[in-house]
Amino acid sequence: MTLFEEPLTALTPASLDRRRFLRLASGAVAGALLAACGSDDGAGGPVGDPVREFTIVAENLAWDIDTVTVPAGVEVTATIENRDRSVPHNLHIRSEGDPKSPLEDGPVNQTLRFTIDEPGSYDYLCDAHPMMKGTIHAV
Ligand SMILES: [Cu+2]
Repeated sequence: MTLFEEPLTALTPASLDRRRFLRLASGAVAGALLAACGSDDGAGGPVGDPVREFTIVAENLAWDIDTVTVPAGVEVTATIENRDRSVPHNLHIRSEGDPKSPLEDGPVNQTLRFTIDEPGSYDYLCDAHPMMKGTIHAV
């Protein structure tokens, strides 16, 4: 008799509700993921809310962030914080006009103002250390 008890309990209304809830929950998660991907062009990571200013830190030959989202057609101010003593870094955005800050030994703070008119994904890097790179999404 105990053999049949388990399938029966598995079909109680409570467990059916739970299953329906889980199905709804996973649907909501899928919907959120779709929404997140909706504004992404497929290159690089997920696109966040666009910011008009951001700070990027260079430390131990690495950037602290590898993705930034900015509004297209709007001037953006980047603060570059080079924390590497006696090591030159700069921020070079491979977009129209080739905006970049000068290579400067740390520790130093720089400001780079740039505008990306054409929405899309653009690489950025440090000219002295090309492995220090990331993606700017203009949306
Ligand atoms: Cu560098």
